[in-house]
Amino acid sequence: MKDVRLVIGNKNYSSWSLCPWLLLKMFDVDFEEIQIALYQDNTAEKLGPYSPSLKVPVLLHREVTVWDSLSICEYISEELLGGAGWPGNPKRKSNARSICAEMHSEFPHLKKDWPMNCKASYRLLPSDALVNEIARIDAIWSCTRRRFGETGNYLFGRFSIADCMFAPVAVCFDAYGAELSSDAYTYMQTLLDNPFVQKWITEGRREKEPLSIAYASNA
Ligand SMILES: N[C@@H](CCC(=O)N[C@@H](CS)C(=O)NCC(=O)O)C(=O)O
Repeated sequence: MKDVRLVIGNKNYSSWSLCPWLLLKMFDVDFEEIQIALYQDNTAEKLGPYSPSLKVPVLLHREVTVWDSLSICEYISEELLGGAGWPGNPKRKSNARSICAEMHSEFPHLKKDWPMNCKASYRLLPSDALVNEIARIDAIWSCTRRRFGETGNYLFGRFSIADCMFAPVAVCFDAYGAELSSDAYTYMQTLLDNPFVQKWITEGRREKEPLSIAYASNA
């Protein structure tokens, strides 16, 4: 058994699982992936031994259990990456933390109306409320890239937790045809071209499990 294990859901649907998975992959951490199909009759039974919240993702590191995507990313950065998951400079780091927290706690219409589905590829007209959320994300991406992105193609130049938290958004924006400014579009494309995001999408598209319980709004 490996020291680091990550419990994830279906790659096709589980947006929050993608965040820490991508961080581990990008920083070349050796880990075991434990996949549990969501919304099946036996899902709670299978998640029970791992997940206090009965949700994914969950990180198991020796005797430590961490759940909830953002707190898992924080833990990985602190315990496994010597802090390298965040930008080093305090101003950049606080900005990165703020946009991650905003992504994690806000955007209810995006999470409900445009759930991640790697197999989806059709235009889904956004409500006015969703248009406003897309505009806010566009502003976050464009401003962050302009202010802090000079040393590379990611939000803070080099790859960070901020890119992990927005990777599922890129998959949704691409799937449903979000209208973006050119700077935001370029950044979305950077995320979609990331080889590990590509791998996740490819594996998600191969999955066969249908959602047997009404699709939860925050999958
Ligand atoms: N705030 C949590 C949300 C986790 C979450 O909602 N996970 C979904 C899959 S992406 C899940 O496990 N759903 C199962 C359920 O709701 O029964 C996080 O960031 O990890």
